[in-house]
Amino acid sequence: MKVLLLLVAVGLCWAQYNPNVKSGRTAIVHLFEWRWADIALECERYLGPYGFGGVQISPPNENIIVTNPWRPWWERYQPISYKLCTRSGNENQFKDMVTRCNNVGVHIYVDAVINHMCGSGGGSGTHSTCGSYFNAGTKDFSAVPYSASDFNDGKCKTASGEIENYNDINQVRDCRLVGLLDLALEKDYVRSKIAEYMNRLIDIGVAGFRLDAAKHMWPGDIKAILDKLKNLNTQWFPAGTRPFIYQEVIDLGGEPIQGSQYFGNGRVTEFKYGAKLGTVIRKWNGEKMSYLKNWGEGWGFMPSDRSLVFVDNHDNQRGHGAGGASILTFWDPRLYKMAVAFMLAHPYGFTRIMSSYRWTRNFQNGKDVNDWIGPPSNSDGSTKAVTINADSTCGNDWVCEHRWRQIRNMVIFRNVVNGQPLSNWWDNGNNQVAFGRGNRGFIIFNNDDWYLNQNLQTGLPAGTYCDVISGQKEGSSCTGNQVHVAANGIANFQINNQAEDPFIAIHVDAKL
Ligand code: QV4
Ligand code: CA
Repeated sequence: MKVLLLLVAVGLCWAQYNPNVKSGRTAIVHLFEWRWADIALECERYLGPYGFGGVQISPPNENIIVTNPWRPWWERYQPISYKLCTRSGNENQFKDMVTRCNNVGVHIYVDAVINHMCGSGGGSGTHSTCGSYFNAGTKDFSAVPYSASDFNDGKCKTASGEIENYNDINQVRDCRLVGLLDLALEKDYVRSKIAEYMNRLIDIGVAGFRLDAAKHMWPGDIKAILDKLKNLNTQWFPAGTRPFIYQEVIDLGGEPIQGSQYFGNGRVTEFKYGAKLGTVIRKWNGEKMSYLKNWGEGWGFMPSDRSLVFVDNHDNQRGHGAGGASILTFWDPRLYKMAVAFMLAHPYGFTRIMSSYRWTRNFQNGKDVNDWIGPPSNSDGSTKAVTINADSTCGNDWVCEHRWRQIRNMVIFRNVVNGQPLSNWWDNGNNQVAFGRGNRGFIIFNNDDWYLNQNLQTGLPAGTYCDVISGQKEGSSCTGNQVHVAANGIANFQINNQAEDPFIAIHVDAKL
């Protein structure tokens, strides 16, 4: 009984901050714009077997159909109702995905767009993904239903009705973000409709939520909504489990709204992480990898157990949102793999991997004017399937960074070293760095313009290890390079700075 009470108490403290991943899993992947049918297959054939903890999905609720430009990805951030039909699939397909992913230990995290409905210029009609009628001009969303009094226009004090100044917290919360009709979240009716939507998803079996545009909602309003949420479905989660909450607050410093103001509700996206890591790995502004020695809170980031971290996201990989030019993406694969590997090796934060689609970029005056292009699609606008090539990469212009060997193997590395402290840090004062995770794993990078040849204490048991970057362990041999750890824990590492992947990672599950 005492043990049970203790477990309950521990569970309650951790509560909404606990990612609710299956024990031993440590990272989730954002399958941006994927169809539910493809996600279900990916859980079974790839994510489950390789130890991914979960999937952040694109918003599952009905959205406006935008045809000028043609079916942009961002139409999904303009809700029309809480019915479950989008380009990713319908309600049955959604339920099938959640069930099949949960059954292989991969949990689903919903991108919840609850700050607003569609843009004020959205017109009226049934150009919505379930065909529900709406009128943006009169603010009539009859499929919820919401009407004019459910929106904030009376409360917003700017002349345009738009957010004009991010230094005024009232504007940021009560006015329209880029023209999006702003919901009156102080109304119990509105809170209840949102909670009803989220509870339906919880009943289906989702594990948590990304709260879109959390900066534009009052922390107290968010709390009132979260207080209405049920515990997770006991078919897959222990009784009493709270939904995992991570709030999208872009706080790069310098604004009155800070991520820390949202800690009471759950975790918060740490946008400084990708912006800084990109700057370091690109070696901009005199930054060096050796400065990463105190990476984490030492860099002014939020507490590790409150943060959700990522190298890039669906916004800043195409110039939306924040982070700027330093953000690394799949378009810079060599540096990107190093950044993702560093993130996955380092103990700070709960990690999210980005999985993207390719589009034709067109830079004009430094801005990609094709930043709106939606997922690979057929001429009728339907999203293309994710096909899998013989070499296990994806076709149809899906990038599938999560399937890149170096990234997938580092997800496994993170699981293997889970709970171990950072140890045996070494650096050359420049861009050659290495560190271990207790006696479970070790990683070393050469981002300098010269050869690395170094004997280092790994903290690992003696033996021959497979480098999981150039290959991995298969049966009783390595498909890539080997590392020999001597009886005293020391190993010799050599990395050519010209190598396609100038880093090496070893862990105890890849020991021969
Ligand atoms: C246009 C004009 C406006 C005008 C409006 C009138 O530009 O001046 O008022 O019409 O109706 C799109 C268009 C935008 C258009 C708007 C409304 O880009 O030009 O306004 O729709 O029709 C995504 C995109 C946005 C997109 C939005 C809705 O990034 O470009 O807007 O979806 O379709 C801040 C926030 C942060 C946010 C980030 C991008 O603090 O919360 O900007 N990030 C999240 C999501 C993001 C999403 C939203 C929030 C909104 O990650 O993907 O925006 O849900 O930093
Ligand atoms: Ca708002």
